[in-house]
Amino acid sequence: LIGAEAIIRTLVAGGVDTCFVNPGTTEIHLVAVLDRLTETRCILALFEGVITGAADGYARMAEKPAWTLLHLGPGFANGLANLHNASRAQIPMINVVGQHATYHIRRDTPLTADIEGLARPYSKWLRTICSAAEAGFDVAEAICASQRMPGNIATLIVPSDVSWSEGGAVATIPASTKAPRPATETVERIAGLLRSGVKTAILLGGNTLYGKGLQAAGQVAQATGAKLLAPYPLTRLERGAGTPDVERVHYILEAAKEQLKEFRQMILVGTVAPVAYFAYPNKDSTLTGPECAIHTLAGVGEDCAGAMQDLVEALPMPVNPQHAVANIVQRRPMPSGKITTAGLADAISALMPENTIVVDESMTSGRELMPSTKLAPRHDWLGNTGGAIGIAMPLALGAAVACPERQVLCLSADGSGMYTVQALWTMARESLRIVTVIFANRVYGVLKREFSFLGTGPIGPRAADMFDICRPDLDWVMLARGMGVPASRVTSLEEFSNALINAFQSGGPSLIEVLL
Ligand SMILES: Cc1ncc(C[n+]2csc(CCOP(=O)(O)OP(=O)(O)O)c2C)c(N)n1
Repeated sequence: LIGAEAIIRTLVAGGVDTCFVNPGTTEIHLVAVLDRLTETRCILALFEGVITGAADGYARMAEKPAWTLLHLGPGFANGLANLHNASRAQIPMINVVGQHATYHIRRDTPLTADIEGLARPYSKWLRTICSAAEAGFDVAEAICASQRMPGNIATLIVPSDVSWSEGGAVATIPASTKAPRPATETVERIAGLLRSGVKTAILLGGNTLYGKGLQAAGQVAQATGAKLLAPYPLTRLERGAGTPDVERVHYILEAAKEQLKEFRQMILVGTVAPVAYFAYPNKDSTLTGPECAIHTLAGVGEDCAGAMQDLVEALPMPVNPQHAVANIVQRRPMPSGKITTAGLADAISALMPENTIVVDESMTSGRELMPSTKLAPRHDWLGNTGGAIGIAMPLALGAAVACPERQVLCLSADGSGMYTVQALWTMARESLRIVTVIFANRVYGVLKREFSFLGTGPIGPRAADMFDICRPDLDWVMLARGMGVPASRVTSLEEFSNALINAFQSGGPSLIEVLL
């Protein structure tokens, strides 16, 4: 086999069969192999930031890696902001980045770049493949590394002569090592703390925010009355009627401090103690109160869902009915009249189908969304984990590829949406079931707010001009239609509800621009 075929066949053998791609000359041999091997689904995107965000969304929902195929240093660098977000999401991902032929690199041609240097900060595992003979083994190792708890980014750099040379073989994927579970003493110590009657919060991370891990967390909360919390940077939270109540830590420093001040102990599971996103002059960025003791049940690399199950066993049951899970769906009533962010949230609560995957980058327009949908039919909520904006549409794209049977609802602010707007084209091309809602407030609202928080005085016209994204106004309907996505603009809550009903019924991609 040539190296390119060994790489792709090994990926397929490891169950990594979905590729988000934007190729160039150095990847043509890989593309030629993909042309023949139909086991891989290849999805073209017209910007690498869409690719890395889509691979993240795919992994969050499929719970296995997708691979990206990227062109040299510049192609890889275009994907870095969403790779940063992915590295914070702790999901598995495999990047395959083309490189010049080994003997060509020293000629320092225009596209030559230090790809390893670019990749290192965001790759838990990184290797340049040296020969076709080693290609399969390197891929097998990358697959293993990506799936080690809690999920990692593995980057393979593939010189084009490795791709085209003979001598490759498909490698067997080594059995992945199981993540360690916390020691029995740790579980018992935490169980003791939970029995103490002190006001307790459990901050959940990783796989304790959905599925079996969340169920176990719910049992612990029901038995002990502990409050379940999720960090503000949210990879994936399962919520809605029938799921344990998990409150997200607020974004705004003062609101988060207020929310957390009642707790005297916080138990961490697969995450770290909450801190503010930014520092502000004369403000402490710790979010928990001074009397709150921090304890860890399981660290980031441990089997968190398993740890939760161990904790359930270590605690006295039965369940206290006072802390029972709310099982009945309670949608908000259909709103009407002038557009407000609360009304939009209520319409979404009233209309979202069961099992929707909500991708949320609604920024300042989304404050009411989580409260309104708290008891909507069961759904998953995906957020921005690394704070680099421009993730919503790529994440939605990847989630829809992973779960074609589910409705995806992509909620994006307009400024954030413009970073990776090319995702719309791929949504149309792949006929994905994604409804994108654009909150068009025509401003970088967060930054205006931050300006006031930082106490720099009133915003002058030159500063305001760096935050206003009107002049000219963006036309999202034209942008979407230009990329093949049906779109409409709404100016009242009735229009929004009708557009949402039609969009959900269409079964394909569509976009609704909401003028705020
Ligand atoms: C990659 C990246 N560039 C810049 C920023 C800084 N930033 C934070 S919020 C924001 C603007 C957000 O505006 P928009 O998405 O329209 O939402 P709004 O605040 O208006 O609700 C910017 C530019 C960032 N977080 N990430």
